Amino acid sequence: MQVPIRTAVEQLNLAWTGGWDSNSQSNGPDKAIRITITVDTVPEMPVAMRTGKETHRLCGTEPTEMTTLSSMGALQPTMRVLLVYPRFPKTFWSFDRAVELMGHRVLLPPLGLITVAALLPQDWEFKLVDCNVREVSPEEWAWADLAILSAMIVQKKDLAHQIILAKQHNCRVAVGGPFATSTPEAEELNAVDYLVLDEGEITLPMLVDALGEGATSGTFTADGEKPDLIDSPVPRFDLLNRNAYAMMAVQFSRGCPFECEFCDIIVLYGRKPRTKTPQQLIKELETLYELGWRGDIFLVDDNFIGNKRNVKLLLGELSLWQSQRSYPFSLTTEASIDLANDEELMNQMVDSGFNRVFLGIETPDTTSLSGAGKHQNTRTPLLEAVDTITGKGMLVMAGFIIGFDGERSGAGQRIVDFINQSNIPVAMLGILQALPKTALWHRLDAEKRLIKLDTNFEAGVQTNLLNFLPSRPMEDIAVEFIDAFDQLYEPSNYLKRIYGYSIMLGNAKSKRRASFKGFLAHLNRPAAVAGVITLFWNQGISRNSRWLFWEYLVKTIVERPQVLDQYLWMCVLNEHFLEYRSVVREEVTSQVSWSRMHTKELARA
Ligand code: B12
Ligand code: SF4
Repeated sequence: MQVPIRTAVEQLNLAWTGGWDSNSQSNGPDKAIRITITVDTVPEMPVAMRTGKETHRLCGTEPTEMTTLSSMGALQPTMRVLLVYPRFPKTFWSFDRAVELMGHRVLLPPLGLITVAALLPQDWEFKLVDCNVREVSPEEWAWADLAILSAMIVQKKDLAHQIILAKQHNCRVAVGGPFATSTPEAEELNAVDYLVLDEGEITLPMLVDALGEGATSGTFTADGEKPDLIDSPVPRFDLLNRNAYAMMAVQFSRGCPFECEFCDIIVLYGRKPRTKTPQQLIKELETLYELGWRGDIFLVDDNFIGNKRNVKLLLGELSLWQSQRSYPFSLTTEASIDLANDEELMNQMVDSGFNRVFLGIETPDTTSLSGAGKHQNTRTPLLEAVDTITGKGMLVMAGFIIGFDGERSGAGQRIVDFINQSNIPVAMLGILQALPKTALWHRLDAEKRLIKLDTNFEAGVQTNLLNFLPSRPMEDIAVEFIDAFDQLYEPSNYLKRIYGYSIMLGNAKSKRRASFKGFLAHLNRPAAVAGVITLFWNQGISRNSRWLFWEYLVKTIVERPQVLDQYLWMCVLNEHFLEYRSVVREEVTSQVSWSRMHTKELARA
């Protein structure tokens, strides 16, 4: 007998508690149903997992029960997966204010989770909630069979909270991603049912098998194996509320060939950069294009130029793809400073539509760079490298760190001087923190210098002091950090720097330049228009630096109109930096008092 499952359910007059969910990928009952059906074929079976083994639905408000089909062996009912991305704390990196002014909610989407969704059986149902955009509703928890969460270390507090919520709704929980992988023993993960570590390409099939076998818990690891990315599918960009994000994210490679002591990239993803094929990445861009995305895309590679040969192959195809479509995407990425030594690579990047690149400069102090194993930065003259990349037409953003071992006093001021000299507009200054399992972490652990006293010291949050005993007084580092941050983002200094930088950037001979048209195209939403009005109000009217704002704006329009959109983008970012400047002062100062109070324990730690 051929019976659509829905009809079968209705005819059998079984308890039907929910109705059909219009938001989901395919229809399905809202709650677990007690049902045993035996039919030959089920043309409208919503989603079925055909493992041939008896398993049960994993959660829901009802107890579990079996569904079987005589012709297929045992069958699992619909596997409904709720992908949840926990909230970030408000930090320097969250760019809240700037993102809001651009008319969005969050900077970047959770690429890891949409990759996970693409790796799971595609006849399962998925919903994704990024808690940075909105909360998970009780209905969504009740809908889900399995909650899958991914988090970085800075999200661990909200991760723990989301796990509790899932448990309250009797929902099984699988957690993976960088935080779980680097610290599987963390107490925030105690209640997790399935701890799925390492890269999902290897460990997700293990989870699927375990679910198929009815396992109710487990830990899955790749045992040091790294997957080949050529098998990685196109992430499920369709699951995202794309309007909420300022940028979309794609990834071409994982891993980095260098060996910086503080870096956990090489711990998590290895030192041999693995890449996708050019066709794979272009398919991802194609997908985003078809979904209607235009504008910024971040290639979130750890070091985009880690495998130069493969990157050049990609760029050959990417430049063609972009030019055939009149450059729908403006690309940003992260690269090591040796990019400046490869003219062909820079030209190819510019031709492919890269207009921003993030460099880990860290510090101009060569002894600190050598001490941290960042030798590549000592081989390339840093100022020259910034000028060379800027001269090609790519806006340089850079990361700086204070607190290295052996650092001489005045490091903060030397960083500020370097930034002012190079005119680098967006300079991310942070205090060194030892991330779990890095070479730095192991060394400090052996030297008994890690501070494990209080959650006040959370790795990854910008306003936290070092999570280890530094080689010079903690307080000196804190004071230099506050002072450097203050100077860098003082409104007049910042305006001077970004104007100076725009002049340099505008000198680039590149064929591809961002333009004012790009900026206007961005104003297609009321929220973005409101953001621009706020920007002009804050910087052009209410702030003391208003005359400088107008002077440099007019000069940029007259002298370098081709970089006006980049100039305005940098102005928008300063709204975030300025807000954060006072947060830094307040929070770091309070931590200095904390560290003073705990000097003795710190010394014993
Ligand atoms: C883009 C990015 C950001 C973006 C945020 C993007 C976002 N919405 O998530 C920004 C720029 C805001 C950011 C900020 C920070 N970041 Co960040 N970031 C990255 C980066 C470069 C790419 C992330 C990404 O999309 N990867 C691509 C996807 C496909 O990889 P994935 O998420 O790892 O997912 C794979 C696996 O982990 C696994 N997986 C993931 N989740 C799950 C879940 C399950 C159940 C399973 C089975 C598998 C699984 O499968 C996926 C496919 O293999 C990574 C480095 C990296 N290579 O991942 C760092 C990284 C995640 N960031 C990191 C850190 C520390 C930070 C910061 C604290 C700053 C810093 N570097 O010091 C800030 C904090 C943010 C804040 N607001 O406070 C660390 C995390 C370390 C840790 N142990 O948690 C990383 C690893 C790198 C690093 N050392 O800087 N970051
Ligand atoms: S260059 Fe960057 S990604 Fe590579 S090891 Fe150093 S810090 Fe990590």
